[in-house]
Amino acid sequence: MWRHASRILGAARQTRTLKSLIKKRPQDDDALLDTLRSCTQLYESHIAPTNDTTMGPLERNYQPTMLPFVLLLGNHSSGKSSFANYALGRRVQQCGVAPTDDGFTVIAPGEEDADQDGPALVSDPDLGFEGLRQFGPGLVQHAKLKLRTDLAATNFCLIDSPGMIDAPGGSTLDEGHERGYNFEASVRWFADRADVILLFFDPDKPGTTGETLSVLTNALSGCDHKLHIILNKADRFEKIHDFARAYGALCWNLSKVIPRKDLPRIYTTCIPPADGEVREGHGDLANGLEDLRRTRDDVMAEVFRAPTRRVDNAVTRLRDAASVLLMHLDVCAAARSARRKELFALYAPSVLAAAACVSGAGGLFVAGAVSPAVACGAGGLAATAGLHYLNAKNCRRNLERLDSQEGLDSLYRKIYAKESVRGDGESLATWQIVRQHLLEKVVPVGGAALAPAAPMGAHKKLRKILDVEAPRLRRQAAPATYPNVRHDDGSEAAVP
Ligand SMILES: Nc1nc2c(ncn2[C@@H]2O[C@H](COP(=O)(O)OP(=O)(O)OP(=O)(O)O)[C@@H](O)[C@H]2O)c(=O)[nH]1
Ligand SMILES: [Mg+2]
Repeated sequence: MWRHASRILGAARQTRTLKSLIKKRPQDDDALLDTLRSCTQLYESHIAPTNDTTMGPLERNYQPTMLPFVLLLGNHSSGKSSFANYALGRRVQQCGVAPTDDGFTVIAPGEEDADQDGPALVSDPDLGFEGLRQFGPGLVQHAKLKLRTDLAATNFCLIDSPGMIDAPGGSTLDEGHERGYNFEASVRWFADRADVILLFFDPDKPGTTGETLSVLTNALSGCDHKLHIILNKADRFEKIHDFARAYGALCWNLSKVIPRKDLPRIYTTCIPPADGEVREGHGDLANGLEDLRRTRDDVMAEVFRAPTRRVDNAVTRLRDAASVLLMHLDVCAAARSARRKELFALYAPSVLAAAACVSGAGGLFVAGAVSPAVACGAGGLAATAGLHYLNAKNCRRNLERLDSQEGLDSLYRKIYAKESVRGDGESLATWQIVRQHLLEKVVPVGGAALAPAAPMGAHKKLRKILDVEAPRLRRQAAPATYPNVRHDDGSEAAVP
């Protein structure tokens, strides 16, 4: 059965998904396909093997999902499933005021309606969801694949998620894994692969759910470029004051977790009732606000851009992976050299002092002064041992410091002095990822200096991906080309 699903999606991948990436410029489709293929090829041939051999910070066995997808996240009952039905033009998901969805649902285009359970979804090697196994049966058994015909979108999937909610007593549900799996980590997994992420809030709980806020801080960090925040159910407002209060509360809550002066755009919108759906409490503001409809159109435009975003995201991912891995290699190489220096500073004086004692004692012995020779040899060696002991203590302290946060920070500042002085935000953000990985994963198993060195030529290849390949692919995926621009490789951009 699931093979059938895979076949359907496989066909969709080859015929519909990638070929319909940019309708406006069909002549570019081949270039976009080529870009995607090149990204995968560069990642698999250079980045993944180097990452695996050097204890790198990138996810092992990373596999993108077969279709581009839009991830719907948000508070319980904020309208995620209603939005999925509206966007797809079909009632696929159940909606209701009580918590409705208890797992992740992948809604994909198919040639006939078919439902698959979670184990089937994750066992198919072609769909790209195998990595979900790591979150255990708690997640897998609550996941679903729904293949549907006649969807408004045939070249991407929507993924609906369980509503976020706080457990009684103020703790978030994820603490202690009350859901049966690590919710935050699984959201991170989906968010990493998603092409567009919509985060829903509603007027009843404008951001006050601890779980939502912690997901925003931990699971969605670094996803700003594809994240859209939505204040849904705006038709519920009776008075402009209600709206102002809800919007204000949402901004206030977001400001606690988005450490920037400029808050991202918040799409205030509502979803029209499905055919035959009766909703209570339809607020007065809804009738007059044409603006809500326009905002909804903006959200829909973002959703339908998912396939195009896939190409951009693939290039971004390739570039980010190369720069994270390069920094990891640079810092580990610097740690290795610092360790070598420390060991040299420990052993060199001891060996020299011991050699001096032995040769002094030897000289005296040859001259016939046996007792002074023994005294000189024994005394000298004892002093050398004492000196070595003191130096060894010092050396151990320095090596421990090398693997502490301050030690790693000072290595980074030494290697990336220019970026550090300039306060280069990109370099600092990359460093935070690398440092966290080193402290959490590499230090406990020996330290940065003992991480295996990169194979010959790996560093050069990564640099080439960063400086030459990624800009070339980005140019290839760009929606416009500019005349008379000379590229680094000597070619000239075509006139559009
Ligand atoms: N007034 C109004 N009601 C809405 C809107 N969107 C959804 N609803 C209603 O809100 C309720 C919850 O909607 P769902 O789509 O099930 O919400 P959900 O986020 O999927 O909820 P969970 O799956 O439980 O997390 C349903 O009764 C919907 O009819 C909206 O824009 N305006
Ligand atoms: Mg739902």
